[in-house]
Amino acid sequence: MGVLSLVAWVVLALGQGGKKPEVYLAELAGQGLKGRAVVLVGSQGGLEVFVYLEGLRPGSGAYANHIHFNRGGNATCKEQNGDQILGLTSLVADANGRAVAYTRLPAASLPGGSTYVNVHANTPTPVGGTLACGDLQATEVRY
Ligand SMILES: [Cu+2]
Repeated sequence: MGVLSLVAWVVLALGQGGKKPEVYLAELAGQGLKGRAVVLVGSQGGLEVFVYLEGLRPGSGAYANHIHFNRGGNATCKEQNGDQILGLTSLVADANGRAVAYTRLPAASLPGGSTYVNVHANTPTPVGGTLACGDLQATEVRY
């Protein structure tokens, strides 16, 4: 998957500054879909977010997706209780039902506590119910 080599490159690039970037991963699943999200916290602040999803209906349009969190710091996919969001670039299903999106959020920080990446249905409203979700987990990176 090209996404992973791109992520490896970005991790290396961010590492050039000396301070290790923090990395968070989420395995996305739901409604016959699967995928992955990677969130990099840059040493200068800001976030870079990669989301990959497969199993969408081919050519079925754009899907809103967000990092969800809440004030209590206990947002999870299971509870769907992340009432606040960081908006991400929409995922657009290709002819094979795959989508990948990259979002750079220069001024954002990952909220404390547990957070998750949620991909929303695009019907009946542009930002519908949950199609796929994954809880973000901190991951140690060695390079
Ligand atoms: Cu959302």
